Amino acid sequence: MVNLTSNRLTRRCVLQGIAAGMVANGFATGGAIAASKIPFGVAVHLDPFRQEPRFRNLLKKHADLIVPMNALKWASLRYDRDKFDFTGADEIIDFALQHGKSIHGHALLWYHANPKWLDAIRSARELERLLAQHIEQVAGRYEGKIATWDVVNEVVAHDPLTQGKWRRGIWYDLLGPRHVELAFAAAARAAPSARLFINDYDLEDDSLRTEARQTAILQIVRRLQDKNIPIHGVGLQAHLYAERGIGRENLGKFVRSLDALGLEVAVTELDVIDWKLPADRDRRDRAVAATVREFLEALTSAGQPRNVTTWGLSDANSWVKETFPRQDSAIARPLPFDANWQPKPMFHEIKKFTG
Ligand code: 9MR
Repeated sequence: MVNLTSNRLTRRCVLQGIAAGMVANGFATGGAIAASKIPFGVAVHLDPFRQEPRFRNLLKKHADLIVPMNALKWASLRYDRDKFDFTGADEIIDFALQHGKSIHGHALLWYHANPKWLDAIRSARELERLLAQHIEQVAGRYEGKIATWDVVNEVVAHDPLTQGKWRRGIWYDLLGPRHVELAFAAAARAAPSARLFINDYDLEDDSLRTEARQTAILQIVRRLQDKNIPIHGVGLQAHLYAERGIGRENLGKFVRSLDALGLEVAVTELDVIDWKLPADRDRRDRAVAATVREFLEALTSAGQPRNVTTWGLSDANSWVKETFPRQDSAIARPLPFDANWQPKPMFHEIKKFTG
């Protein structure tokens, strides 16, 4: 019998399993809202985590899963070339373990948030060696503690229709498409018990650009499987734009294609970019919640995600504020809790799905 959860999963063995009438692992397809509880995850920024007891209390109470938002990035761990600094990552991970939360690791490879010395490297051999060593150290240190990893983050070009499939940056420029294979193979060696994910944004609407991004992800997954390199899931970042709408059919099709390849889906960075919504607070909060509902309904009607994680918890700490400032200067409200750590309609909406 084909073991669909095996690390040695190949595309052929998945297709054989499906042809034999087996149900692919990962998520149960069908059903408007998943029968079992979907774990609720929260990405944790170190500053409010250290300074704000209300944040830690809410994490204890509501989070099933915790993601260090920045503490596991190269820029945090590898500020100095010669030593690893695990201080921040350990703080968050120890808290999660102490309170019985699962942990998702973000991220072993990204084109952004790298130390200057890394971006200055010009030798492919040196970069390849550093990547293998980094993953061995980082994923190895947390083997058995970090259940799932974003092995690669945002490796697909912003717009594959005009830019080609791959994201330009140190990894692609020096190592070519191989950087993804190297990273997944190294992660499988260092953390054999972890589930390994590829993570990316703009996979949720039905524009041609999004379709091209989905196609690129599917191609990357198939290529890894054909080479017998383990990959277990795709992270939908889900930085949703309130004005864009969800591509229900397109998202469903993408999720079912991944399911057919034996892959799980996780929602990894949910928030709602509200810069085009009306200023009125209650109207804006309702519209943000409606966007989340539309997304989670579309997603769960195609399959049950491994978890739903928001990129922070309170509007007091969100990248959306600076990156998508509103013309009226009103403060962004992209997250489930307001700046005073009070729940908003978005939180109640998520709870309908996460229990
Ligand atoms: O929210 C994160 C912000 O605090 C960091 O300064 C920034 C650079 O490290 O990264 C932000 O998180 C990004 C995530 O790692 C990948 N997807 C997009 C997120 C928002 O930019």
